[in-house]
Amino acid sequence: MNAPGHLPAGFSRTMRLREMLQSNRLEFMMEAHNGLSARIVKEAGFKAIWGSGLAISAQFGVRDNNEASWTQVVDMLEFMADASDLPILLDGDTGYGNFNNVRRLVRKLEQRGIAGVCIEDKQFPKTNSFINGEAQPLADIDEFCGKIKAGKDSQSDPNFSIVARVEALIAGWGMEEALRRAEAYRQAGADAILIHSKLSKPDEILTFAREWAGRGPLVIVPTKYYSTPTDAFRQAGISTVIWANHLIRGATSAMQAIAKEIHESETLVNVEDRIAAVNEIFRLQDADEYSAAESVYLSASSTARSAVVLAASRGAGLEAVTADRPKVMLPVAGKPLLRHLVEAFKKEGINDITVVGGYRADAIDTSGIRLVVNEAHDKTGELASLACAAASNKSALTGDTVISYGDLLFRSYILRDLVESDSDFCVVVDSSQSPQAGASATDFAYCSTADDRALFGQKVWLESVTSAAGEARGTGVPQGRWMGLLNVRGEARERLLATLARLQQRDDFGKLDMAALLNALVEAGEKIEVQYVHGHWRGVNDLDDFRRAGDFAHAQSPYGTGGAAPAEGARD
Ligand code: SPV
Ligand code: MG
Repeated sequence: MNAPGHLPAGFSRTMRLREMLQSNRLEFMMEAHNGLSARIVKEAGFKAIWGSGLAISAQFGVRDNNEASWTQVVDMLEFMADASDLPILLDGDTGYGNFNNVRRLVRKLEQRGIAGVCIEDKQFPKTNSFINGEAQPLADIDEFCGKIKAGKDSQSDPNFSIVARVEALIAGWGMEEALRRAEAYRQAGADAILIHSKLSKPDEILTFAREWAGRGPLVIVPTKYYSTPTDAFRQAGISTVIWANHLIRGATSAMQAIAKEIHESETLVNVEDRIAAVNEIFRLQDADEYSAAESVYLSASSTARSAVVLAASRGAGLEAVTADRPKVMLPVAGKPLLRHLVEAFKKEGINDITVVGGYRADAIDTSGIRLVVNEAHDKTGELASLACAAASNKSALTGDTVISYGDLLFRSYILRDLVESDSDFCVVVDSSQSPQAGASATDFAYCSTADDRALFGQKVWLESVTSAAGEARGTGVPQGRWMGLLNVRGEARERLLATLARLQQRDDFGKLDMAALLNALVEAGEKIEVQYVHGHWRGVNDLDDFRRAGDFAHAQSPYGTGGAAPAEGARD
């Protein structure tokens, strides 16, 4: 709720600044010097920002002597105005030149959403008032009045404010001269007077305020007389107090302490808990808004493609080589199986890869992937792992997603064609494989038609898959073997998750495999497209597979990198 008389954020920044200057409450402005500090000022509850010349110069690492050009200052103000919707009063020094520079400055500030400018009656280039103030020459009164008039005449928003800063007390010209100048500037059109003092007591400010007697809003900067109780300013009828440099000074002492600590200790461990978390920086940058906009404006294919890799198993029949690692970390042609898969995904623009580990998950190389652990891997199966991925974070299963076994090697066209499918669900079935007597008979697929190249261009649909849960309803010879790749597009993932959740209610959920999920989807009326391949891939299910996988992988390596002849492994 806004206090009575406070203009809410719906009013323009210029109106809000004007109202602050003119109200008879004591108001406060806090210094900011970049976008981040502008955001911080707003979040702290301040109603306006002082665009301090000292602080903006300092954050650039230059002196408060107009060493930063006025356009560099204005560029920084644009970041500040973008990061915070508060009114900003720019400390415009002397106006960066003569009346003509002030005219152009005012126009540019209005264009960038700045609510007002304060100009001081010194000479360009100025020096900070606290550096040898007495020695600083003041502007000629008439010349400065001309600047004020020029500024007022060039503003197009009637509520843009020009504050005239009187430096007579700083430069040692006395109270009378200060009052004379303030009155001249008021008559020239200044919307408020900033009366500055470098004394450690507020005496000359309070005297000035008394003599001024409310002829117009008075603004003060109590940097040097900081110990004065704020109520004294209230009682003196001051309009606005500027806390002029306290964020740049606060940031400086924090940075000095942290840099020293890290340099001396050669570790981050002492500082980590004492500084803003990286997530806090993201929050101040509005990172969430970016993610939300991304899902609105970027096509799903270019953004949210992700993969979930099921890699929890040790590998039945592979015990001899998996004492210290899961199957996916077995080396094939010089790198782990999982690395082959991750590279294949990345080549297809799938960079968001969640790997569900289980057995010896600690041995999984996590570079380029997000590891999720199915802690109950020794008692549960593939669907439990998939549910871990879905529950683990926001990005697994949020966009188009490929769900994959972890032990696959394949030619790159297989994945490319799969992700280019426009069906809600799509699987790859190898028509060259049929169940062998005595071998595991899961993952064999019954499809609407067999692989017949004459049917090229017509869609084939999955009817069922042989599952450890014994649910395949097909009869006769299956049309091929499901490779372990499933692509889910767009909103279909919600239906997949709903089906997964339904299966999760079953007592035997822990034993269910991916084939059971495919069957449940078909039963729920989903159409699952089948893309046939004829070889060109390998799974690693036993030691024999493992031995042959190396030949296959070598045959996929670029010529000249030690790969075997292309014919080898071309037909699995
Ligand atoms: C500034 O913040 O740059 C000011 C106030 O002009 S002072 O540094 O006190 O002059
Ligand atoms: Mg300044």
